[in-house]
Amino acid sequence: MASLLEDRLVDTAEAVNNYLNDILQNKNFPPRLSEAMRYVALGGGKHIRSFLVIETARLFGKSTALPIAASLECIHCYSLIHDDLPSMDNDTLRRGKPTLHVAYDEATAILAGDSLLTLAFEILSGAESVAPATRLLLLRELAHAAGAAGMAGGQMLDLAAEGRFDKKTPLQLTEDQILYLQVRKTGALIRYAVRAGARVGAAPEDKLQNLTLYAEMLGVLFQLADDLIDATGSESAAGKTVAKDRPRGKATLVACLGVEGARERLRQIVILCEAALEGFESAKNLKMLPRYVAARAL
Ligand code: GRG
Repeated sequence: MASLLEDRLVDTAEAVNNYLNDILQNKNFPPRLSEAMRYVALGGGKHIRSFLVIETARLFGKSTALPIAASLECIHCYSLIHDDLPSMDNDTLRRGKPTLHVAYDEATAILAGDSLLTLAFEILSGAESVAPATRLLLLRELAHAAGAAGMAGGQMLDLAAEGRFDKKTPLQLTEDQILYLQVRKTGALIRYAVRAGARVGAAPEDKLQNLTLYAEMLGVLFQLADDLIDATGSESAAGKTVAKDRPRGKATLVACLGVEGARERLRQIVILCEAALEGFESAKNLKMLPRYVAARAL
């Protein structure tokens, strides 16, 4: 099962990388900036968000979602670059290689992030395979998911919970407060991915609602898996620095529920994600994803 899904992820990565490679060869980009953007955008991500866009559109017989996926991948890559910066998470390793500001420098990393963020909207607005009215809706939903009410806002709450801005010790958040910030920081782009695919496929409202539920639970699962990997995983398997959250007093469900409690919660959410797809006969690829994400953390 997992290898079928892995094959689909590899196909998705190849299609998105080819699409972005053509764009990132633009001769008008300063070469150092272009190289830095390629270092991350073509740099070995799993392409789970792209997969969600493309597979959800396929449920409704549409195979035109590649630009929508590529534009979302640009936003995701920007967020990783900025998240790794010294003023944010100060990480030196991602995807098994030096983070962008380490491989290049901080100013280049900030500008590569800015450029990928804005490129995303250029790609999406020009995606002629998607009807103009749908494109407009997606532009709005993507801006909302990535901005202050979504990912960037969630990141702000995450830093605040560490006690960054008032020089106090980390805040003791409740489970609900942790979920509130994670739904924004991590969940918003995953929710957008599934809904964007559904919108490209002109999904009826009831299907859109079920898919949204799947996406929302997958977002929680995704962050929980990431937090478990930080708590229990190895640097070599994760391709990134681990065991950072606890010393920083990071607000995570693992801190709240303990490792065993978090693992149990992970298993429960897998089942809920699968149940949300019950009415979709051709959703086997989407159905395999939660188990695959959880398995990396168990
Ligand atoms: C800087 C505005 C701004 C936001 C940062 C992305 C993010 C918000 C924080 C990252 C913190 C984090 C590690 C969250 C866990 C979920 C996550 C985004 C993991 C990385 O996503 P993958 O595993 O990455 O899909 P790949 O490398 O496969 O592309």
